[in-house]
Amino acid sequence: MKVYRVGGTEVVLLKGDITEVEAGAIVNAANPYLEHRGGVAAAIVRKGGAVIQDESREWVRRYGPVPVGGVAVTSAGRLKARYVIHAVGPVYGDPEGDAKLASTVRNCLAKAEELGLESVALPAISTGVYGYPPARAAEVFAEVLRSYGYTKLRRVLVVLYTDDIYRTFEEVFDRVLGGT
Ligand code: AR6
Repeated sequence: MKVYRVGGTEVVLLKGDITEVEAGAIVNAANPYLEHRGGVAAAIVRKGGAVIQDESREWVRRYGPVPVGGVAVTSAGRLKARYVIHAVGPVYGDPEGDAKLASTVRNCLAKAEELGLESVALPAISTGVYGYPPARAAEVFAEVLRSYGYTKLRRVLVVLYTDDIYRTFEEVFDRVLGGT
């Protein structure tokens, strides 16, 4: 675990499973149709319960697919969080990928603020099935987390599942957030 400070907000790097994390909301790395079949999405539904998939389908039925960079919110079933924020990152190779990933991360923070939460936990969106190189994703995450105008959020956890990705994020975060 490693803690960085951005004004009055803590940015925490954590190695582990995001479905175990206690936070106002956990973020899911979703696809636009909110069909949670693989990666962290499947783990969230497995642990939180079918209510998360059901509410996700209801969201898409009502509002349509979530655009890349966008978010949707459901309850969190049996998880320790109150909400799941479903965030759609870009697939690696998209020429606008970095800007879209930045927008995804910003929209997660904005949604958590809008929900009045003091804490939110994010996985390394786009670095699994969507193929983003972890170092590139870490740069985007670090820059957004450094420059965001936090209001209520006191704690942003970035939860990395593998040792490799944890180490990569730590290197980049030390450089970008180390002095803040
Ligand atoms: N806790 C934290 N991180 C995890 C966990 C976990 N339990 N499990 C995996 N990761 P991915 P994407 C990490 O593929 O690339 C799904 O099928 C994983 O090591 O979940 O945005 C969706 O339905 C990786 O670093 O998300 C979409 O179709 C990171 O989470 C698509 O994949 C993200 O990997 C989204 O792809």
